[in-house]
Amino acid sequence: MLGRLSLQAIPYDNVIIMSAVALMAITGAVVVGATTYYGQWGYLYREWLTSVDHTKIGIMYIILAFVFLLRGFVDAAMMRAQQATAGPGQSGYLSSEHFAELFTGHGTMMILFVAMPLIIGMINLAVPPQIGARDVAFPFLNSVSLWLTYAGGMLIMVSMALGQFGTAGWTGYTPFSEQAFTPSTGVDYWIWAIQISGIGTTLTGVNFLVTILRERAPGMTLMRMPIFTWSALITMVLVVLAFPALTVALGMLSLDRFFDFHFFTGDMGGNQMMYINMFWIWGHPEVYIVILPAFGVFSEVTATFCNKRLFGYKTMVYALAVIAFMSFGVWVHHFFTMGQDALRNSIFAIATMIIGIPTGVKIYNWMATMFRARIEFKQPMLWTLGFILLFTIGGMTGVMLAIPGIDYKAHNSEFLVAHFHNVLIPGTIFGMFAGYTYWFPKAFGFRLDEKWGRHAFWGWSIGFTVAFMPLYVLGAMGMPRRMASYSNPEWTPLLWVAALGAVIVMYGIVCQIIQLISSIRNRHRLADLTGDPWGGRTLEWAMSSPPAEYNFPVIPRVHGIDAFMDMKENGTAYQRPAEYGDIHMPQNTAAGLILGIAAFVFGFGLIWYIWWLAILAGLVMMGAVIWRSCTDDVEFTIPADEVKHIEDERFRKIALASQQTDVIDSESRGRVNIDGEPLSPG
Ligand code: HEM
Ligand SMILES: [Cu+2]
Repeated sequence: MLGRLSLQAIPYDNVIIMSAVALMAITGAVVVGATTYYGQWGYLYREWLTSVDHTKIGIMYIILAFVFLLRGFVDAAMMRAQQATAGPGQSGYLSSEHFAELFTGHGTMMILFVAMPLIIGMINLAVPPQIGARDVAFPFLNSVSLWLTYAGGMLIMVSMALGQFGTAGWTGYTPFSEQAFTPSTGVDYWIWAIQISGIGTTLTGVNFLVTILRERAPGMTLMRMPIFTWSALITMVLVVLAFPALTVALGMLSLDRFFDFHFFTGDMGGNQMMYINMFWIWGHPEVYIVILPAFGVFSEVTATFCNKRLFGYKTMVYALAVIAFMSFGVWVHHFFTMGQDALRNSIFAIATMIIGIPTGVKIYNWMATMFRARIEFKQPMLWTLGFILLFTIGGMTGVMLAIPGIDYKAHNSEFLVAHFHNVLIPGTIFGMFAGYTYWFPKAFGFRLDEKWGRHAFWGWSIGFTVAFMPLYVLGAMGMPRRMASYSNPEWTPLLWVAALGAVIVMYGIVCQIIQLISSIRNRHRLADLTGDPWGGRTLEWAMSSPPAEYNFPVIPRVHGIDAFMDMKENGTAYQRPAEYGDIHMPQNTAAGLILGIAAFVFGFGLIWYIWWLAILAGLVMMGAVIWRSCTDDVEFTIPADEVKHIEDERFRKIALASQQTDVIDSESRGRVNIDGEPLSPG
């Protein structure tokens, strides 16, 4: 009846895991209790869980990412503590099995449940308004994507309390990930968490491709799109082309595991290298999927806070496109050491190095934008500057690893671990923090506190440097990655330094939590009344903060790059139309949520071999799709009167703001003191 699930699946004997489960249960109970106590279930259900609004979906993606950032970080800190205390003559505090679950879980969560939802969340927040649209092309599909991503994430959470998570690394290399070597539930949790959320991501790809190609405001030609929208468009091309490779690879691995196929086994005609090829045919484009939108954010932020048009807009676009195109031709650099001949290695080595060129072009463009600009050192700009400094180091060590001769020495060493964190943290994570601090006022109507933001920035930057620079040295000293214990005493001091670095990163994270709480408490002081807190250049700043459900009462007409800046300079910004019309918007629906819950149950059933449950959940999923497809009444109308009412309120706020013009002027022009407080006017 319950397949292989029994009470023994709960790891009672492991104190660490049980405490984590208890903590999770308590947190869950507090959230449920508070929602019940304040009577907010109806509101939560109506306004959020069933929402198809791109802003709300974006926010829910980002919440998921922050929860998993905390979990991923705790796993990282535990690994750091283990390696610092597991040198010769010591044993650390973790079994090697548990350590393997930690690096597998950490890598999987950070890439697929932190980086991906951050990116998709930012794109949801910013892209529709940047192109002057009211929502995405397929709002319901957007909600399906969101809930499939949550379903995958919840499988990872559940794996802690029931059974275990994978031990085969975030890459799940065969043949180790085959049934014969890892018969437990671990690899199955890993497969279905990624598979389900990955399908959600593919759907997001389709959705935003259509949105960006079809929903742009009149006059916004492709070459007038904001750079962040360009980066989103190109990222979504990568998503649509690359994710199916992962879906198929995981599908074949499941056939191996469930039905004893032999696609990737070492015998009976299987070929383990085929899995590794398929994984990286997705995996390398994936690293660009998580970096290109960050490049987009840095471009927007640099232009805004330098108060200049971005230098080399066109080369920026071409560089994005070239990087994306080339990203499909370099996957073999992940296994230079796995047996192909020198000629093949050389071809992929050269291809890899060539990608450095368009990336370098972008760095020079950002620097040229900053050249002679009066830079405002607000939080988003700080993250951008930290990125340029630190990411360049990571980029260069990447070019080093692209040399097969060096890779033979550095493959699977801590040097590699240092390299990829060096591009992922200052690149993706800093980029998304820049986007978070930049668009937060747009989503919520108030800014994030500057002082705590600066502390967070320094915590992350210094912590990252202290945590990861020693790993380059450890790699050069020969330390392999994924080691639960080791016998070389020379590594221990550097591993302690790395652990200290993780503590400093933790300081940064704590500051971000304090920042959020303190900003909510001071939301009136930090309020953004105009909708344009930074002197923005693109259309999202032409809406109110937070935006009305329909974003724009009248769709704007675009005449050039930096459409909103144009409008402000021509005096056409903040104009009221003669009259408002009715606006049709998509209606909320529970179908996405139901699909997500059913997908979670489906995955759970398969992982534990509870076949009837999986079949039942599959039927519910089909039912939800059919139900939704048969619903004709999917829109509702906001009558012109109500639009007028909402817009009146918006203009009242703008008028209020202009009474405080001096303050706002001095802030948006950067005349602020070191705490980010405006200098007193006059
Ligand atoms: C916040 C601070 C972070 C710390 C202290 C940290 C620490 C670590 C450690 C100790 C490992 C294991 C290294 C080894 O194999 O010896 C690791 C692996 C990994 N980390 Fe991080 N990490 C952090 C953030 C991130 C972020 C933000 C990402 C991605 C966005 C990431 C992605 C990965 C991946 C993909 C692996 C490889 C997992 C595997 O071997 O399968 N990490 N990290
Ligand atoms: Cu690669």
